[in-house]
Amino acid sequence: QTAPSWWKEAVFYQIYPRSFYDSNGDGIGDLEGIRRKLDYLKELGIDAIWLSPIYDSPNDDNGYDIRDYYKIMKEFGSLEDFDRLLLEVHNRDMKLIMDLVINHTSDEHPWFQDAVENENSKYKDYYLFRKSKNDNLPPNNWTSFFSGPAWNYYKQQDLWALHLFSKKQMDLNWDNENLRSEIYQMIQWWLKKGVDGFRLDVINYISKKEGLPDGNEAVGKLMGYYGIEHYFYGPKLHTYLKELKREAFAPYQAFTVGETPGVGMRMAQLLTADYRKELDMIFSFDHLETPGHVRFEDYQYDLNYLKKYMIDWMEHYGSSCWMSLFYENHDNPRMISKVNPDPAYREVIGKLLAMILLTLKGTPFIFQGQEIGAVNQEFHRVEDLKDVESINLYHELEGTLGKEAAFHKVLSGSRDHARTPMQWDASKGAGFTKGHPWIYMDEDFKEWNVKKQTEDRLSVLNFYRELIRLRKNTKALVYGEFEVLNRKKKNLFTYLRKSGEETYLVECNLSNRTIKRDKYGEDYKSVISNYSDKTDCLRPYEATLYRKLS
Ligand code: ISL
Ligand code: CA
Repeated sequence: QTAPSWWKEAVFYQIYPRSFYDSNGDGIGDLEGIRRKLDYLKELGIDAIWLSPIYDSPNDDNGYDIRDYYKIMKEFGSLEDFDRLLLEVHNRDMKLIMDLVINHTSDEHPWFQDAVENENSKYKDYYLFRKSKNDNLPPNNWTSFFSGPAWNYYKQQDLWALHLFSKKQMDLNWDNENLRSEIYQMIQWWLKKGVDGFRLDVINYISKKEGLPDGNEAVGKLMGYYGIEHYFYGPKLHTYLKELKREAFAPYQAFTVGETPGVGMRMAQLLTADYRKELDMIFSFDHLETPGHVRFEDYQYDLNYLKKYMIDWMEHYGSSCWMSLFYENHDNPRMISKVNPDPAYREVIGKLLAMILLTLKGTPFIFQGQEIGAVNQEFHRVEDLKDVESINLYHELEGTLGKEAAFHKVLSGSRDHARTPMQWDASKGAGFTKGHPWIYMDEDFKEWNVKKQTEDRLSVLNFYRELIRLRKNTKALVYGEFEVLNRKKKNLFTYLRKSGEETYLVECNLSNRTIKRDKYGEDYKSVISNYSDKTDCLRPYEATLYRKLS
């Protein structure tokens, strides 16, 4: 049986600092803004905060392109602001984890600058510089996640350098020992300040296959990206993760969650089994699209797939591993919109998703805004998109699809949906800023905001609060066994969580159809539901938690 840990019992909350709360009216969220909202998070029941990157950055990818690991982004504040924030988080008995982006740095990082300028730079080998394959062609056929080839050309030394993400995010060469040791020092510097752990950005990409061979054509066509098979689970990944843990995290007992796109369950087990001493948890993304569909596609997500996925992981991930639970982050459209954009169902779906998130076995992560039932924003103009991925994709598609269809496709999966400001109240600027928000926002905040939902006993926000409170006071909901009751019944997701004397039952209608209710004994009493009364049938997206009376 799994050993107890603070991070297994915690409810996490992801903050996208740029869009959380602006304290000085420049339209950009900041550290002082986060500090002022700590009581809000505490009252919601949050135990730990994950901050998306706050380091100095030219913001080609909103902070995921780091220029200086030891400085705070100017717009966000200073190191003093950070220390103060950390202190106040700890004073409230909460934890703080940072985002660690160590697969790549900004091309404006001094290491990269020096490497490009000086032929004999000691930083040359910190990156992946290569000669042309044959005249003027990049060294291999790998493509970037943000459109085009994964290589930039630098004429100073007639060399190409690898970037899996934007043209300003240069991949680091983890096979260089000096680089690794500089990174461990940097991590320790933050740990000495008292941060409680890290979310490791695309950490499964750090080890690249020796020789950087061409990607397989068929794989490239299928995935939409070339070269993936040579780095998504590279030859030295486990070696480097073990070293990272030993050299950087373990001495401080720091918590880690790895962002690991595409690894699947088997590899996830190898990355997170506690006895292997690599990562504490990972984020897997396979549940975010129904199979056969991709993010940049306008379709309705089938919650029956979420059921299937969750049952699979609950039953097979194993007792040495611990799962992260989430549906939203800063890289994905809002889940309610994916499931069913009909506004009539917004509130019930928001609560249904909360129910599943907070009653399964694993550590729940809530992304800012999710707790008030945020949905995708209505963008009307290409110029309103800010995300480098969306903008590049739009330009890539424009030629073949035409402007309108290209915009539509980009909007179906744009990361900007999750990056619009937090909707605090109905005032101009949504209570997020007294100035002009850095990114477009529609009128949704007038009806859907924290202030209004705080005052409404039946709001999505209060549903989250209530469920979080319950979870924290109920061992069965954290460590209890999971047992599925209606494995095969379509649209119905029913399961038990059991620990000692306690038994809880969760019953969810995953569809907008009315379905027959199963009969459980008289001794199952409703604890919380997204419908206020009980009928013979389960109504659209109905979700109820029951407790078995002993
Ligand atoms: O791999 C992908 C497509 O199959 C992408 O989803 C990619 O893995 C994912 O976008 C990685 O995200 C993280 O790293 C990026 C950054 O832009 C994201 O915001 C971050 O979450 C580069 O640092
Ligand atoms: Ca600000």
